[in-house]
Amino acid sequence: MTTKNQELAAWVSDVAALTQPDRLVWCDGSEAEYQQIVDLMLGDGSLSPLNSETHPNCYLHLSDPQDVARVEHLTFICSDDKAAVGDNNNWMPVADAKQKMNDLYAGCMRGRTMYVIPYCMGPIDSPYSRCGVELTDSPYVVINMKLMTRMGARALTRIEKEGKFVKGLHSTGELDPERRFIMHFPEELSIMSYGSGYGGNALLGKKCHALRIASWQARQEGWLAEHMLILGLESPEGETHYIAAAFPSACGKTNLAMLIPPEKFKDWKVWTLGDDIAWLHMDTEGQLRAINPEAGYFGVVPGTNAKTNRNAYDMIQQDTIFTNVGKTADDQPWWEDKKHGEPSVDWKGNSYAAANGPAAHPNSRFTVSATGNKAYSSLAEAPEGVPISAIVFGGRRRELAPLVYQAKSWEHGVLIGAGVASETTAAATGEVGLVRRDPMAMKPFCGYNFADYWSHWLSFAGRTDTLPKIFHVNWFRQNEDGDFLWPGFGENLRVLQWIIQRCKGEVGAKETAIGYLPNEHGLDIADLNIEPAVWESLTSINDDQWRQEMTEFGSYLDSFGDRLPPELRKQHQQVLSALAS
Ligand code: SAT
Ligand code: MN
Repeated sequence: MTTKNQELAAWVSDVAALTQPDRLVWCDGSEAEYQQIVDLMLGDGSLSPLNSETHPNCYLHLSDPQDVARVEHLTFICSDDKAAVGDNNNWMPVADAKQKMNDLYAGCMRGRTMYVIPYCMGPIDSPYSRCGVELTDSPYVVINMKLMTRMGARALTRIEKEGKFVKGLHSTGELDPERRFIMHFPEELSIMSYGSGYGGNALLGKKCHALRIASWQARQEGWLAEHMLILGLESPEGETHYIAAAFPSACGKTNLAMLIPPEKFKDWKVWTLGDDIAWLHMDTEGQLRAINPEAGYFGVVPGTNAKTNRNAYDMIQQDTIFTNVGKTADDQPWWEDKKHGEPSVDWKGNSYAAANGPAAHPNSRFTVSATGNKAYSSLAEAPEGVPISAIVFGGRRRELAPLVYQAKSWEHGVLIGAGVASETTAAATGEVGLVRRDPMAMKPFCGYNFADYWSHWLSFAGRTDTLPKIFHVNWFRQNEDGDFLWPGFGENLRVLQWIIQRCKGEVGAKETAIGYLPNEHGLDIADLNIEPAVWESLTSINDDQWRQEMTEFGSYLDSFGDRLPPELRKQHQQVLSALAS
């Protein structure tokens, strides 16, 4: 196979001349091709088979132990306009970055195969979708891209028709953490990644294209590329409302997107559209609509069990690639909190010993096609996307943030999104459990200056009067002993219900300085046996703590200087003075 698109053909041959692969393979995206690459990897040991009776078509990949997460300190946005990139990103001038990468790429694919992966982010026939081509020397990347995107011949046809595509070059290099970089060139829609085989660093359609490059493009074109799940909440009467929700990595987006309602609400249904990324466009009627650019899930494995996420647990019994989990003696995948079986081998391939740490790496992942999810929405492939009623922001906060509150306006909602802070998780290298600012859960993913990003968010207010309502949730409040105050998981349905009732104007709320909070009996929780004092602390605010939070947040906003939109400053002042009075 080759291509009619001159630009693509020339780029592929230039990259081949630089990297010197032994072979070149154009991926067609077929099942046969997938199986062929799986067999090749089984042959060289980079995949191992799992128990084919309990887990048909499931495989295990163990990565280099030093290559298990995103590397934010090695991830750069490259432009000659440093201010446009912003202090929220690592920056490098274009020429310096290219020089550095081209030196690393020189001859790096000798002895290897270079795969050409045309892919489409979003349904093939959606006007909101965008295409890219990834060149990689990693067969692991090819099989993951097959599950995570619409890749191969269909995507190439669209690229040849449209002419425009994102160019992503990836090599696993030597997996040396000292020779590892993830570079983005938003002005020329290109990505260069070297030295890592890990998901977010190597599957370039995902965070690199669908968030960092797309967020830059979205600002120019008037849409939003966000780190959000998309779900549909269907009432017993058959009315469905769609919610897009932003949480940092490893804070439960996949679980929320696949939520199974508790027994008491068994006539309600949650449908999954996406679990990680949403592209939001305004249609001609002024309605914000969402598509999920991805076609699969790259989810955190540990903690997944029949209680926490039955849909995911069932989904990953077949047709799944596991990365960095342990194994039982009979070759079933095993991870902490699986609640089934015993580990025999850990994620480093050593025989399991509790003293050596967990059997599965805390950021171990499953990769699986979205079609394996029993709750996959019938509208997930709709080219026009789904209308969004509510946007939800959340983080992992032991203290401070109540269970749920609603913004007073779109502009106030942008402030709430900008104020998201969360404890760090194993999804990125670095210390876990530190609270850091993570506006809109986009700190690692916004491809340009946050100040301009907030201006862009604010600009939507002038374009329509039917914008979604904005909310903030926190499932992670704890008491002094470290016990969670809210049961979470399926019970989060009660919060989603309240959110939709608020959107429809069906339930009252109490106004506070930070937004609207549920009334005493606003949420249906009678059967949950939550102590009244606990419920009170979940649904109220501590003014002193909030004054401190808003003061710290104010200094953070100040760090963006003159670029900070005045409207955001005004919103911040309003909350602060409401807290003072
Ligand atoms: O590793 S990924 O970036 O793909 C997943 C995540 O951290 O959200
Ligand atoms: Mn994510």
